[in-house]
Amino acid sequence: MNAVPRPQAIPAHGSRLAALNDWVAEVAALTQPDRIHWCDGSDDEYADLLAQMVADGTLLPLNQDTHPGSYLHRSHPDDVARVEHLTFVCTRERDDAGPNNHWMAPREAHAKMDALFDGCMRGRTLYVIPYCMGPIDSPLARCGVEITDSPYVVANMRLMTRMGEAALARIEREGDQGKPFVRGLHSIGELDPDRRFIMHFPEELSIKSYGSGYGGNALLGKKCHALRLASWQAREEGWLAEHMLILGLETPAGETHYIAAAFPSACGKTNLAMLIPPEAYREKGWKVWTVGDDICWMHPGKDGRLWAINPEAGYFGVAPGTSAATNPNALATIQHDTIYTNVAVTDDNQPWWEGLDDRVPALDWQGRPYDAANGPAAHPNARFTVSARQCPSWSPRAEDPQGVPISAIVFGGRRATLMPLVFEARDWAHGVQVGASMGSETTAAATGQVGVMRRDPMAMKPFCGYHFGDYFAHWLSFDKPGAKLPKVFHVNWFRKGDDGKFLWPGFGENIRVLEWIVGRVEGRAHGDGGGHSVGILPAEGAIDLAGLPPVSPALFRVDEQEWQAEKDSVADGLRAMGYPQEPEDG
Ligand code: OXD
Ligand code: MN
Repeated sequence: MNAVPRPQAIPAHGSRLAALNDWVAEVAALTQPDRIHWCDGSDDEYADLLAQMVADGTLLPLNQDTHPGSYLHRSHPDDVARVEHLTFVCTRERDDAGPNNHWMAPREAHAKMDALFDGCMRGRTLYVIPYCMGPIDSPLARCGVEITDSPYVVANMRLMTRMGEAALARIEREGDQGKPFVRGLHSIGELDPDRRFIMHFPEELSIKSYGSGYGGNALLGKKCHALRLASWQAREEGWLAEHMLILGLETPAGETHYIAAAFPSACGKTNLAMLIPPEAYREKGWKVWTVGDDICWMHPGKDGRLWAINPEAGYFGVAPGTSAATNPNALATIQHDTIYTNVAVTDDNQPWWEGLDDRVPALDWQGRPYDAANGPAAHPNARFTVSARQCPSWSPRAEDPQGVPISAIVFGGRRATLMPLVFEARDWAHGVQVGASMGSETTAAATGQVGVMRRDPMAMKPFCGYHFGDYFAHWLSFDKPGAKLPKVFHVNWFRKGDDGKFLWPGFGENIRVLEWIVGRVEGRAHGDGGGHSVGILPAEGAIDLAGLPPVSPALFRVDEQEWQAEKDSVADGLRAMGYPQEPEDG
């Protein structure tokens, strides 16, 4: 094959780390940008990026009186969600990626991606984004560098990660000690769904993403690094990288328990993480502190407990449904300095979405005059990106380099039938089984049909970077002498009655379930003693329902026959995902 002559690579001397400079030069030689910009993470840099995006129409200023520092981005209408069918884990051995992932051989994947990246940044700026996932001085944090040609991605990465000079300094320090950084290469390409792939190379700690500007596909620190690659690293190193919120629940006795909870995308993690208890609970002294709303890295500590950090620094939350009733803390958080994507706007240019209030929007998410015949005004997966520090319930422990000790792990899905409001697993192994059995109805966070029940073990179906069989075995391996593991629970806020209405009010009232959970952790609250195959259900009266409209007792029980059918469905689902593995022939 003839070598294609290339113009000289633009010199890139942004770091004293040769490995980083060399990689940037190599990428520049392939992608042919007009300019290279090393991001320092400063306020001035952010302001310049915003101004540049306003000038070229990538961002539209929102009403600066009501939402200072806030902007709207309207994405390409075909680029609105994660694309699970175009997301690959590329390991040398197909079996290491498992039947839960799409797989491509690394050599083939690199060739395919490099052909797409060839010359794709002509006329554009190549941005180098050094970032740190986790508090900058935390031994549990990990660093990466994303190269992108999208200023929208740079601005979002600044809100979602610790990005810039401090991260670069850590990467250089660690580089001196031979510690690698995650290399993520991204281009929006032509935003053509037929030229779009998100490839992960866990054995090389690298990511290549082409053809999408959407958060989960393009902000590579988030799903690609902090879940798919980190889950791989976590298995090798003995920790867990999970799709979980982290909250601190302060009790009237003044003790704060930290709870990690895994729900699939767009199933209420942000709402639970920012819960404001109803007045009667607030008066007694209950309070929720937000550590994280999407990702949790848990490491076994010297004391046997699991210690967790939120690797992210911001929220990339679903706007529709967010309101003063469902999540007042989120609403307060996004009143200023927020990037909105694919929301509608009112006639005075305020961001608007279904469920916010009863105003009628002027323009829909595509900028068309609002017409109900065109569907929802905001895209159902419209998002806000905002710094976590703006959240009124932001935990003072969110920046703790040691993380927070986890008292309880909660699994949950969106289940209209069967699943009770809450139950407790009998022990760790049962808890792992409960997580592995999770099912949930699909949402708009990924492209594809919405509302279809699918198995989503630990809410990690789209995010586990390796074989689910190995993943469950890794979870089980934490149960060893000296371990003081969290208790494990399962919740369901979404059960419906025969009339199709939700049986549980949800949102702030979920504190009643959290109260039972920490009561169980402290050995105070009563369970029903088992006696059925589900687990431990709350004893009658153990969940405080005072002041609520009557709640159906069905919500606290499980029909044994239906439960047997569920178990068969779980077994089918797990087999389809390759677990347990078939014994080898012979
Ligand atoms: C997210 C998701 O954006 O899970 O957090 O899709
Ligand atoms: Mn998520």
